[in-house]
Amino acid sequence: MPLETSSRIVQALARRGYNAEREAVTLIAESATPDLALEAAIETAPEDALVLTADHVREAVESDPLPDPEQVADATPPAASANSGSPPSTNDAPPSNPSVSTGTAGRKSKQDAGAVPDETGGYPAGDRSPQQPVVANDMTGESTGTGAYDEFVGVFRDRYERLSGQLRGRVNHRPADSIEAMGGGADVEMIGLVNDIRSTASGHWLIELEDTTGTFPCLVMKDRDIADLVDELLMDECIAVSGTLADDAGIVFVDAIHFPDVPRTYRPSTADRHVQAALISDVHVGSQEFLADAWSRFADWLHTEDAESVEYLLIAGDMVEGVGVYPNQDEELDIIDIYDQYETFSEHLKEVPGDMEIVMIPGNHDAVRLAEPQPGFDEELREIMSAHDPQIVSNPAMVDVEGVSILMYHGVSLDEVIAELPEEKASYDDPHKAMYQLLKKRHVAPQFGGKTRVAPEERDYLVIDEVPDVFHTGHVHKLGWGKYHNVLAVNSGCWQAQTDFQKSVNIDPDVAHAPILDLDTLDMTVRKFV
Ligand code: D5M
Ligand code: FE
Ligand code: ZN
Repeated sequence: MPLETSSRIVQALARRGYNAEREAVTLIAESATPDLALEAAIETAPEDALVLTADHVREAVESDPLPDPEQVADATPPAASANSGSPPSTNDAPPSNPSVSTGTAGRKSKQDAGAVPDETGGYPAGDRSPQQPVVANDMTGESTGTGAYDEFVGVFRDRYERLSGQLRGRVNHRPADSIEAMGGGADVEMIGLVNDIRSTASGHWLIELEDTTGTFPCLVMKDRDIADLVDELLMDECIAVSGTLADDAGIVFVDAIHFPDVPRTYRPSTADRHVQAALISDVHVGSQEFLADAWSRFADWLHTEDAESVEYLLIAGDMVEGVGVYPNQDEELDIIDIYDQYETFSEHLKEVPGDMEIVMIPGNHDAVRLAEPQPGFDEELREIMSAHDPQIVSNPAMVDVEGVSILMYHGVSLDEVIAELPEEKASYDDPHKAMYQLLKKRHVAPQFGGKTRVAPEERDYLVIDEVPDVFHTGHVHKLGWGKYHNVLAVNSGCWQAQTDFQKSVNIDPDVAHAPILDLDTLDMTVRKFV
C-alpha cells in the first residue's frame, strides 16, 4: 500500500510498534518516497524508542539522502482517488501539515489542517478548518462511585437540589415536613422527586413526592385536564405541584403540575459561519449486520465537494457490536474479539476525511461500564482509535461546536420512556418525541432501576443543567428529529441492518442515514447512503 497519506504512515508506524510526532509524519509524507523515508527513519531511531520524532526523520534523510523530490515528482502525484470530489491542480503546494495526529502529543486543533492528502489518498474538496469542540461535563477519569448505598442517596440529593433549583423561581416550595403543620385548606406548593404513582380505587391518581425532609401524597383527580400529564410521569423525576391542602392536611389536591422544562422562549445559539456537522450513532462494527458498503458510501461522500462544509462528525455511541451484550448475540457476530472490533472500527473511521473533527461517546454495546454516566474509552481503546485523533468523552456529554451546544447522549433511557408513556407521546416511530420528554424533565435518564443503569457519582451527571441547542441521541436505531421549544432533537438511526432480535420485536431500523446539521441555522437535512 503506498504511503502517500499521513494516516497510512501512522498506521504503518503503529504496526511496527511506533507512535510518531505529528511533524515526523509530515516529514515522511512530504518526502518524495515516503516508504523509503519511513524505513530509514525507523533504522535511525534507537531500538527502544517508542515515539518516532521529527529529528529521527531528519537524521535519516540526511544520512541516507533520498531522491530529490523535484526529480520524482511525476512518479508520486497526489493520488486523486475516485472518492475525491475535486482533485487539486498540479500547482497546489505540497502537503505541509497532515491532519492526522498520532495521539502522542495530546489533541491538537485541526484548524490549520489545510489541503492535505486525506485518508483515502485523495484530497478533501475544500479547506476544512474545524475548531476543537469544547466538552463541558466529561466525567472520564472523574468517577468516584463505588456503588455504596449512601452514594445513591447522595446522587439523588444532588439531582433534587439541581432540578428543584430550576423550579424554585416558579413555585414557592414548602418542605414535606412543614406541609403537615399547615392548616387544612391552605394553598401549597411542593417540589419533589416522584416516589410513587398509584391509581386509587375510584380512578384518581396518587403521586407521592419526596424532598429532603420526607414524602407527601398528592392527588390528581381523574377528570382534571392535568390528569393527562400523569401519563408522562416517570419514577424519580423531579416535578412541582401546586394545590390545596385537604381539611385534615393529609393530602394535597393538585391543580397544576410543573416540569423543570425548557422555556418556550429559549433562543438557541448558532455558528457565525456556514459549517455543518454529521450526527450519527450505532455503527455496530463487528456485527454481521454492520453495513460496511453503506458506511463507505457515506465516507466517500464526505470527500466530495458537496460535503466540504461538513467539518464535524459526532458519534453518539455503539461504535462496535460488543460481546455478550444480549443473550445469543454471539451468533450474529462477524468479529468475536472486542479489540478486533475496535481495530476494524478504527479502519472504517480512517475512511472519513482526516481534517474533520470527530467527537464520540460510548453506548451500551461499547467496552465501558454499562451504568450511566459512562466514562469515555480507556487508554487501550483510545490507542486503537488514535489515528483520527477523535475526541472521546463520556456519555452523556455537552459538546460546544462553534458556539452551538450539543447534548450527546446514547439513549438507553429512550427504551424506558417509550415503554412507559402512551404511544402518542413517545414511540419508536417518533424517537424525537421521547427525547422531548427528557428535555422537559431536564434529565437524560430519569427513572432509576429499570432498563437504565445509573452509577452513583458525586453529582448527577445525567441532569440537564443548561438547555442545549441540539440534543443528539441514538440507541433506538430509528431516525427522527424535531424541535422542542426551539431545541433541535435528533435521533440518528444506525449502520446495522435489522438483527434477529429486532425482527422478533418488529423494530424496523432506519439504516445508513446521516443527519447533516447546519450549525449556522440549525436546519437539518438527511443524507441516505442505503
Ligand atoms: O439497541 C437497539 C434497539 O433495540 C434498542 O431500542 C434496544 C433494542 N434491543 C436490541 N436488542 C435487544 C434485546 N436483546 N433485548 C432488549 N432490547 C433490545 P442496541 O443498543 O443497539 O442493542
Ligand atoms: Fe445501537
Ligand atoms: Zn444502544
